[in-house]
Amino acid sequence: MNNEEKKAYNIFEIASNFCIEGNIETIVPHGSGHINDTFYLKNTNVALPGYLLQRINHHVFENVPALMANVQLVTGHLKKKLALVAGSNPDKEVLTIVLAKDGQCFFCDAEGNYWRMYCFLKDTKSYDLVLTEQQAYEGGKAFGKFQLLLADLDAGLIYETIKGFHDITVRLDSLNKIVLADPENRVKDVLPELTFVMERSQEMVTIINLGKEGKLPLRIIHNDTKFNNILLDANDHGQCVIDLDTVMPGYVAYDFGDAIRTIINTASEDEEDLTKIDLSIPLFTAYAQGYFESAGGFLTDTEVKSLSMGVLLIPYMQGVRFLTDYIAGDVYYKTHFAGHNLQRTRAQFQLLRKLEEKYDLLDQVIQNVAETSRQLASETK
Ligand code: ADP
Ligand code: GN1
Ligand code: MG
Repeated sequence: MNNEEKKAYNIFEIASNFCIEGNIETIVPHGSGHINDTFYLKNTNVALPGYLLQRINHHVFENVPALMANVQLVTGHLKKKLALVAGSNPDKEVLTIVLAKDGQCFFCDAEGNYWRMYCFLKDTKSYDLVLTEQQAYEGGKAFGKFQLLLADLDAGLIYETIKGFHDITVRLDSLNKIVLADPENRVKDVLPELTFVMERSQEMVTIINLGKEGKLPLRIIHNDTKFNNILLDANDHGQCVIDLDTVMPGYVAYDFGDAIRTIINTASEDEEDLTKIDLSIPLFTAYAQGYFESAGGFLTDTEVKSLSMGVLLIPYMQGVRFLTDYIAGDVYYKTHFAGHNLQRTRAQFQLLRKLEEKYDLLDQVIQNVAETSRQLASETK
């Protein structure tokens, strides 16, 4: 399902169903996401905005109208809150949905594909790999602020776009089921990876169990805090958090862990040469500093303690998800070559080995940053 529709869409025709200003001059495939298809639409009149058109993967997101209602709710809330903050610019700092001509926030074409459009935020960049401490720090600030601004939004209004999205017990169940079915006869190739998963399955339920015991609050979180889901401005300051499809209730450690997964790794998410995978502690520290600057004020002590567990959990869960998809026959993530999902799995598990080796240090950094943030807060009271 993931790679099925590598066909050319009539993007001009699709775009004509949205309320755009001016005319579209060129259309360029954009970004490196694994789920949706994204196109940048340049305006003939440079004074007018460009647009970002996305085909939403409706195999992954089964109820697109409900998903878009979430995006509308979340962006509306963020814009309202930012409008009250001096010096903020909600148009630049929050995604703006461009409505379809029938007034809906998506357009469904004759083949049943769902499309949405956002205003293109010009002079911004997103990074697959983080290069500087400033970028990492800005990322932490942006994702922390995102959680902070959504803290007073009623979670009951949010539709769960993918059930059990970050529930590790659900992910392990899916893996077990696909191992039993083994539809492509691939299980024989992944026995070391399956052993790796089993060896850690007990410890990885800690966060979800703390949540079930009522010790961790459910908050509205982003749930896909890959670093490339933040747009930085021309000066590398965090401008806008994007990719809002999975904004749902969850535990803050999930967002922290997912961001760190992409920030701390000196290599790509799917690095083939495992010897290139290493940790950058300065980038980790910078992200934690930025994050606590925004979120330090609302985190409970148990949440602070849970962050380092999230740093292990999310690469583990990501590896489990890539492995499940490999065994299933590559039906979920876009893949670019045979064995891509297995290569991704191995890279995530190698990253996890490195994180495990440095766990005590990483936890210490978080506790130090938390302490400094507490001291600063009490001094400014
Ligand atoms: P995916 O779900 O496929 O990851 P994203 O919504 O993250 O899709 O968009 C893919 C890429 O497009 C992003 O990494 C970013 O580079 C770019 N992008 C997304 N939204 C905008 C926007 N409103 N303005 C400018 N660039 C954007
Ligand atoms: C997918 O859409 P994208 O590429 O931002 C996935 C995330 C994974 C990520 C791994 C809806 O995100 O959960 O962490 O790939 N999104 C969904 O790179 O499954
Ligand atoms: Mg994305």
